[in-house]
Amino acid sequence: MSVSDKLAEHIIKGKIDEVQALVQSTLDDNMSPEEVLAGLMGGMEVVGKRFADEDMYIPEVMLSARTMHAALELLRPLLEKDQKKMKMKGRLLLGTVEGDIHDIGKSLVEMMFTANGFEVIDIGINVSAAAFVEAVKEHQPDIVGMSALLTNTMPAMQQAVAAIDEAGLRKNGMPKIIVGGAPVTEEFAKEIGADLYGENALEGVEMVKNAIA
Ligand code: B1M
Repeated sequence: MSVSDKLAEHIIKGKIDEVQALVQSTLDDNMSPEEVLAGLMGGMEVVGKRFADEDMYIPEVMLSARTMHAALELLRPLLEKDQKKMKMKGRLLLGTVEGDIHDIGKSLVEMMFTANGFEVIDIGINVSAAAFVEAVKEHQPDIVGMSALLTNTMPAMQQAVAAIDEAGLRKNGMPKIIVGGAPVTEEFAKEIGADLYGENALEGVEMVKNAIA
C-alpha cells in the first residue's frame, strides 16, 4: 500500500494518532506537504462517497473530520512557513454560512490564503448574514470569503451577500466577495452577486490575487 493510500485509510478509519505519526514520518522523509495533503484529501473523498451511500454514518464521519483536522494542524506550519517574509497582500474575512457547520474546506482556504501572504480572520461556522455584516464593519476586510457545503445553505450565502450590499459595505467593488464549497458553482456565484468563485482553496487564492492585483 502506498503512503498516500495509508494516509487516506487513517482518515477513513478515524485513526488520529496513526495519521499524525504517519504525516510526521512522511514529512521527515521529505514528502512534500502538498503530496501529504493530496493523500489526506483522497481519504475525505472516500468518506464523502461512503456517507452518500449510507456505508458510513455521522459519528464515523465526524471522527474522520477530527482526524483530518489533526493532520492539517501538522501541515499548517509547513504550508505557512514563508508567510512572515511576505508583504501582506490583503485581509480576508472568512466564514461558513448560517445553518452549515462544515469547516474542513474552510480550514484549507484559511491555510492557503495565510500561506500566500493574506491576513485571515476566521469567524467560524454557522455565520448569519447579520454576523457577516457586523464582522465586515469591524474588520474592514479587502475580501470576504463564504463557504457552504449543503445545497440548503446556499440561500444563506445569497442572504449574506445581499446583507453586505444592503448595509452599503461593498463600495467601488470592495471588499471582493468570494464563495466556494462543494455544491457552489461559478454560475451560482454570479447569480447571487459574488465577485469570485473558487473551486478549491488554491484556485480561490489565485482568483483573489488576480482580482486585487
Ligand atoms: Co456533511 N454533508 N452533513 N458532515 N459532509 C456533505 C457535504 C454531503 C455532500 C454528504 C453526502 O451526502 N454525500 C451532504 C450534503 C448534500 C447536499 O446538501 N448537497 C452532507 C449532509 C447531508 C450533512 C448533514 C445534513 C447530515 C445529517 O445530519 N443528516 C449534516 C449537516 C450539518 C450542518 O452543517 N448543519 C452533515 C454533517 C457532517 C459532519 C458534522 C458529520 C461532518 C462535518 C465535520 C466538519 O466539517 N468539521 C460532515 C462531513 C465531513 C461531510 C463530507 C463527508 C466531507 C466534507 C469535507 O470536509 N470535505 C461531505 C461529503 C463531500 O463533500 N463529498 C458531506 C473535504 C473538504 C476539503 O472539501 O469542504 O468541499 P470541501 O472544500 C473544498 C472545496 O469545496 C473548496 O475548497 C476545498 C478544497 O480545497 N471550498 C472553497 C470550500 N469552501 C470554499 C470557500 C472558498 C473557496 C473554495 O472561498 C471562500
